[in-house]
Amino acid sequence: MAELVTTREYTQFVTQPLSQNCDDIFKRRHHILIGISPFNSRFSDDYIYRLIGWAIREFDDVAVLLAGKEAANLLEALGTPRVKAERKVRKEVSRNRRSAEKALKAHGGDPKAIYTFSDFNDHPAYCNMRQEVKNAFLNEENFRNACLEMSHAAILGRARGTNTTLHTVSDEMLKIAVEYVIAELPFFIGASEILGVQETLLAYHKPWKLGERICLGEFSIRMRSNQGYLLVHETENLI
Ligand code: 3CX
Repeated sequence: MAELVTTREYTQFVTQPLSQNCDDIFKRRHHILIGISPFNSRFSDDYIYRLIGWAIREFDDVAVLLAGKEAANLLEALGTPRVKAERKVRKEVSRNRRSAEKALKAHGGDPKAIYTFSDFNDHPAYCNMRQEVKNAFLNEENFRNACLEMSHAAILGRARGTNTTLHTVSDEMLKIAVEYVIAELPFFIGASEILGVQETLLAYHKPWKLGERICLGEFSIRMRSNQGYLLVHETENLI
């Protein structure tokens, strides 16, 4: 019988910790929190399968973070009526959840370790950090501008992901969408405390510019010492 010769295509992930502390957390490989954005074509079933597979091979423990209901603000900023925006977000986040569940099961991870930021609306650690972020947003102009820049990036990303043509991003749009940024920031600065784990890294495929500035000490906001950020980037190799 003839042998089927195939080119084995395999992918690997290249990582870049945000700071020395993030690198130290990474070296211990205790826990990783994988961020999955809604309305982002990168997060196909296949990509999530590979990313979670990689994470489970590398780390003792893997959890997944999906967007909360505030993601509707991004769609709302782009002109979708509120109720419709909420419905679209629920649908998309459920889709992300199903992909993550499938991948966690397939690789022997814990399919229950999937969270959205809305799950923690009544959680004291989350509420405290969200309040801390909100206060800095209201009182520190440079931090406010940095959050609005992140809001701008999130609007552009969502416009791409939803095939919306965007001419200008108004101040009003930034104000609506920044609620999303504020809702997710606690996971960037202190997810370990929110999840009740010793330490963790939030993993995402894009550089976190605001985080670089937080690490440089430009704002009153600090990353907790047991919280890291890890840029993960997939490379494709043909062998
Ligand atoms: O503006 O989309 O909003 O690049 C959990 C799910 C991990 C949401 C973070 C990413 C940055 N949001 C940011 C996700 S971006």
